[in-house]
Amino acid sequence: MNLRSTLAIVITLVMTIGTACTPQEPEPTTNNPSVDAGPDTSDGPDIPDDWIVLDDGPPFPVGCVDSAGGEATIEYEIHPSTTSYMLVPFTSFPGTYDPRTITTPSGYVIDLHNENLFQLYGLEYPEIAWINPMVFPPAPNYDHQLEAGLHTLHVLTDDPRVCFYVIEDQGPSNTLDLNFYFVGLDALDLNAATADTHPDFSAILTATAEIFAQAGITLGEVRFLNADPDVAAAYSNIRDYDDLYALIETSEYPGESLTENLSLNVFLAERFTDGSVGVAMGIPGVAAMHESLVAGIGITAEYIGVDADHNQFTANVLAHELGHFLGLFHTTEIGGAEFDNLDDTPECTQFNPHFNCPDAQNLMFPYADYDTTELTPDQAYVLQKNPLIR
Ligand SMILES: [Ca+2]
Ligand SMILES: [Ca+2]
Ligand SMILES: [Zn+2]
Repeated sequence: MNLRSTLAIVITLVMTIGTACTPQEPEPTTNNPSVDAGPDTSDGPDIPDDWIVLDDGPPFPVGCVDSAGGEATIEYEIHPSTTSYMLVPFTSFPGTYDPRTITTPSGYVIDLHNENLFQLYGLEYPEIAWINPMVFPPAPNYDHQLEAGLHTLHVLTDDPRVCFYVIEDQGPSNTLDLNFYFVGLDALDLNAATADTHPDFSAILTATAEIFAQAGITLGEVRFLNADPDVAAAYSNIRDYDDLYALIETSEYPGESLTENLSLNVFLAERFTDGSVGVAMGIPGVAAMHESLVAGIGITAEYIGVDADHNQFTANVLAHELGHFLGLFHTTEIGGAEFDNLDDTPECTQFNPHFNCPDAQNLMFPYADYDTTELTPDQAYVLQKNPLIR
């Protein structure tokens, strides 16, 4: 069963970011009522005093800088106790930008078009090229790219401004919170009220937890929500990417604190009419920005309850797409010519037949099966560095 990972034909727009930015003059966040009245960021990112706040963005401060001459420079500060961080630059939709380099406090230059090129994966897809989250360090061999102090990101862009936020990871990194949206699953009697005691869904959650336990990660708060009936009627059969984006765009901020918003949205729908089983909106996907077409993953429910094997298969698909959203690439891409950047995951250079591949049981093998559950230590490292693993 072929899993489709992040691809993109986006039509709809969630946040009109170009008009959502507050006026260009930086305002001290302490003077901005939406900060004072809003979120608790005490456990969140270090916010520079001169950052401004989006009127219609995430419920935490977001910085914006003006571009000039097709370029923009973003400065951000990393705290000494930070163990990893996600940098989220974005432009208006459907704008684009091209991140070039990050200069670290020691003067080291991270060349995003060289050794870190895989972090620009999303820019290949014009419809999601307006937002490209990057986690540092992105893999074990990149530990040296984490430094404390003032960093400078240089980007090229035709947009008049680039906005950004940084989420610093300082926690134990052992908990994943999920927000499940049930989309028209009456035939399975699966909804927010029944999920807690639903035998098949419970088995799937248990199997998913077992997969992530290999990386020292447990499922923390798991929220159950029903898609709006109109939304469910329109999108429970996901016909194309337009449907999926429209569906994921209906995600909501689960709270005002950063902690609550560091949770990953899972849309469980009846099926993809093209036979796909799951799609993730980024490798990695964006953390903490809900109400956005890029804010989560979509999974088919069509195999739930068929039998125990199919419940396990559904768990494997769910964990695979969560893995993408948390930063994991396929161990081997279909065809056997492209591989992840991790040393301890096997590479399959003789892809046909693919069931002979040395990575055929890995969670991130491109074909899901009943036994594609394994995670390696390097994959655990990538997962833990993501701020969505708290
Ligand atoms: Ca590898
Ligand atoms: Ca983490
Ligand atoms: Zn995949």
